[in-house]
Amino acid sequence: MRIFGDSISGNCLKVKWTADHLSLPYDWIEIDIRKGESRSPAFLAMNRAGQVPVVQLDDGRAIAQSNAILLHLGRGSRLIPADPFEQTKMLEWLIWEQYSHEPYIAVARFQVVYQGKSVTDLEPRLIERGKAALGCLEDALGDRRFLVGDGLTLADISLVAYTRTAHHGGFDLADYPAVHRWVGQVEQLLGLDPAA
Ligand SMILES: N[C@@H](CCC(=O)N[C@@H](CS)C(=O)NCC(=O)O)C(=O)O
Repeated sequence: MRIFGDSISGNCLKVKWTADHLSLPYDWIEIDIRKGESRSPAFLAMNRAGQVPVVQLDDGRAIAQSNAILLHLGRGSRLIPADPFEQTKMLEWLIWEQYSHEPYIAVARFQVVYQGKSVTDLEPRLIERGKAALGCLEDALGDRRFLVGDGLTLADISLVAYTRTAHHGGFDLADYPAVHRWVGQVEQLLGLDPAA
């Protein structure tokens, strides 16, 4: 399997961490999105949306959309709860991540770190919605160790990807103690150095 990803992207890193956690063998192909490498004709043939991550299976077929890839990699593993209700709750988080979390937390980080904007110049909507997303996570986590059930699932891996670097976009995780604690626990389980 080949993972096409940009190491600056949480959407790509969540795929890498899942493969690593499950000891799945892969080749990592670095794609520099800031140089437009995800828009080449060869890349568009794999994903017409021109975005990373993409996973190309050994038989040549390709899968895009980070959380769809996670589901593919996690099939049959402990990262997907066996209980059907818990499995659906996990899916609920994966969908929420893409619609209500990533578009604010990841975009704020991208604009600050890679486009040189100052936090004070970010669109207020990004900050408001980002804080709402972190508040929602804080509420859900309470004193729980994981988002779903009592073990690490794809929901934790997906959501930790951009939550752990939320401070790059000006969000202070000290305001969300349960989230802060959970990030540390998930980083430890995935063998990640705490985000700088
Ligand atoms: N919903 C997609 C989002 C993918 C995405 O936004 N990829 C960004 C990097 S995080 C990208 O490839 N940007 C380059 C571009 O759009 O040209 C997913 O979860 O995979």
